[in-house]
This record gives sequence, C-alpha cells and structure tokens, in this order.
Amino acid sequence: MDFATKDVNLKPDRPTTLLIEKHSDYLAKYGTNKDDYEYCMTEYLRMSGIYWSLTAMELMGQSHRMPKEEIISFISSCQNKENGGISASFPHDPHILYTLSAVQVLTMYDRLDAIDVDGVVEYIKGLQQEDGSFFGDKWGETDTRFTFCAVMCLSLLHRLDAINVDKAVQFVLSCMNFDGGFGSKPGSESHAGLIYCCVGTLSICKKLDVLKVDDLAWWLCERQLPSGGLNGRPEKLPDLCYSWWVMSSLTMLNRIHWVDNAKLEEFILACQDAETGGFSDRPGDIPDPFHTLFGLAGLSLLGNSDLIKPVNPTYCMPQETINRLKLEPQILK
Ligand code: GRG
Ligand code: ZN
Repeated sequence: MDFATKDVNLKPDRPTTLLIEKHSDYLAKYGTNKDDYEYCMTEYLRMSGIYWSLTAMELMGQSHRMPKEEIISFISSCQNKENGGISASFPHDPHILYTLSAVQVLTMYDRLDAIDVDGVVEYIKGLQQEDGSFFGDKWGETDTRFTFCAVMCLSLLHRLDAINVDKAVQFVLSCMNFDGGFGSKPGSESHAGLIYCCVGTLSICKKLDVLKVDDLAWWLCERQLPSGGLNGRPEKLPDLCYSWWVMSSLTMLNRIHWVDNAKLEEFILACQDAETGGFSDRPGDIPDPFHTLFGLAGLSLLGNSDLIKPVNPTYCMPQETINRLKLEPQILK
C-alpha cells in the first residue's frame, strides 16, 4: 500500500511577492471579449463569476475598473418575473447559488433597488423544506451549501425572519460528523468547502456555540501539507481555494494560528501567474477569477499586506460593506 503524501513542490523561480497590478489588469480584461472561448464556456456560472471578480477588485481597491452599469442591468435582466429567483445568465433558470451572488454584487454596489427584493425573499422562502433544509432550485436537490446561500442572502436583505431559522440550524447540525466536520447532507463525509458553509450559517445565526470547536479546528488545520497549501479532505492534493474555505472557518473559530500562516502565504503567492496575472488552483496551472478571489481573500485573512482590504470571514465580502449594513456575524472569542 502507498501512503505517500499527495502534494506539490514549490519551484525556486515561483512568485514570492504580491503582483497586485497584474491581478487588477487580469480581472479588468476578463470578459471584455465576449467571443472568448473560456468566457462562452462559463456562461452557466456568469453571475458567480461577476461576484468573484467584483469582490476581488473591491479587496484591491480597484472596483472602478468594472463595468458597473452594465453589471447592474445584467442582474436585473436575470431575475425571473414569475418566481423572483435569479439565474446565472439570461434566460437561464433561477437557482439559489446565483440569487446569492446577485444579491452580494448589488449589496456591494448599494443598488438593491435594481431588483424586486420581495420577489427574492419569496423565492428563497419557498425553497425551505419541512426538515429545515433548502432546495437549490425547483428540481429538489438539497445540500448544506443551499442552506448557507439562503441564510446569507436573507441576512444581507435584513429579512431572515422570512424563514424558519431554528429549523435551518437543526438541519445543519444533523450534518455534523464524528470528526466535528460537516458534509453536504446527513451522513456525508466532511469536506472543507461544506464546513465553511455550515460554520458560516451558524455564524450568521449566532449559534457557533453548538460546535465541537477543538475537534473541528484540529480537522481543519490537518488540511495543511508540507508545501504549505491546504487540501479539502484527507488524501487530496492542495488547492488554493481551500485557503479560503479552511482559513475563513478557522477565523470564525478564532483558531487561525493553528495553521502555519507563513508557509500558507508562500503557497498562495506561488499560485500567481506572473505573466497574465490572476491566481490558479496550484502553482503553474491556468489562472481563473474564482481562484483569484480566494487567493486575495486568503491573503487578506492572513493580514500581512496593506495592499488588500480586510475581508469578512463569514460573507467573503469587504468588511466595510458588512459594517455599512450593520451586520454582526458571530466570531468566537
Ligand atoms: C459566498 C464564498 C461564498 C460561497 C457561497 C457555493 C458556496 C457558498 C460554497 C461552496 C463551498 C464548496 C463546496 C467549496 C468546494 C469547492 C471545490 C474545490 C470543490 C471540489 O471538490 P472535489 O471533491 O475536490 O472535486 P477535491 O479538492 O476534494 O479534490
Ligand atoms: Zn480550487
């Protein structure tokens, strides 16, 4: 049997400083050519793509380089007039994932007037089930991601009272495993991305005290590999986005120092593309807006760069936006 650790080697010629201007140029250019192959192939997740890019630009203080009015009218066009939900792109079907991304973007722009907010609230309310869980859309898949989307979206709208919050929390707790972690549904294996969703839900609902904090934080810090990068569950390769899913969770648990922050920072910086700008999942891979956001947001949590603004660990949005909305998600002391 082979017990070799799956990991990557950081090359001596890797980037070791933050290439902020390159990242701003990369995101400003992304989407300017609507015929680009990659742009066309990602239409099914366009709304989240806009959220990743805008949030990354906001964290760099560069959001003026995004086409604000074009984005706002695009979002208006994606709201379904019958059920209030929002889709990834016109004329796709609405989904709770893209409804959240749209609300996050409009909240950052302070332009919620561009959509029918009551319609969004009714859409989300209609997706809650008897056991407290949420469907992602009318087709009936349940997943702890969708609970988080529902709770985050309604809290941004100050309308959490529209759903049964106690039942939503009960459902999340029914997904807790023996290791203190969480999966996508009861009995599913712990996964760092879903742990972020469950811890984030409990943070917004101010119920973090129900966690097995030390068990969970131990499982999370064991995600660090010799390269400094983090994986999402045992026996997997490191991936830059877990710098967000793991470190945001540890920040909410007040245990960020359980990971070797200096080694993680080296790994994150090594995931930059020094030619094109942007970050990729692993050193040397092709960059994308998703990993660019989570690279910058991860560095923001580590707090060593004054080129990146503070990010809120629960919402993955600028702390200044969360302050403006007077939201106070729970962080353990
Ligand atoms: C507001 C930031 C934010 C998110 C909204 C959609 C969502 C809520 C959270 C997604 C959480 C999640 C499940 C992240 C994991 C993403 C990922 C890298 C999935 C890949 O999983 P595998 O099993 O990859 O294919 P591994 O790394 O295990 O090999
Ligand atoms: Zn990834």
